[in-house]
Amino acid sequence: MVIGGNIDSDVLAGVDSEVMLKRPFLYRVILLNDDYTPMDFVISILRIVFLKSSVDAISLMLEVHNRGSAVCGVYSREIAEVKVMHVMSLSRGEGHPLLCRMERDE
Ligand code: TYC
Repeated sequence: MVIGGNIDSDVLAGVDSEVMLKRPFLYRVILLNDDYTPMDFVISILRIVFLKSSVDAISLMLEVHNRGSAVCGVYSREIAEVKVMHVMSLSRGEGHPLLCRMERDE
């Protein structure tokens, strides 16, 4: 309700809570296998970009190598975009064909 040109605080509170109920989509960041990128380089990527421990990085690299792809993490859209760009930039910088993609988490 509007009183003297001001919006009633209950109305504002309702608007606020409606906005806050909308949960943003999350995105999976996926690493793809190829025949050329060295395993050690992929392990370094997983440690540097996805903050994995050595053990987890080795295990995830082998999962990608054996199965063709694996999810490295699930993030907000902006964080996922930056991770994909970081992986692609580090890989291209070293001349490797490593591919990294993102997809909406269902
Ligand atoms: N298949 C690569 C090799 O044998 C290793 C590799 C693992 C490449 C994971 C990419 O996302 C990848 N050197």
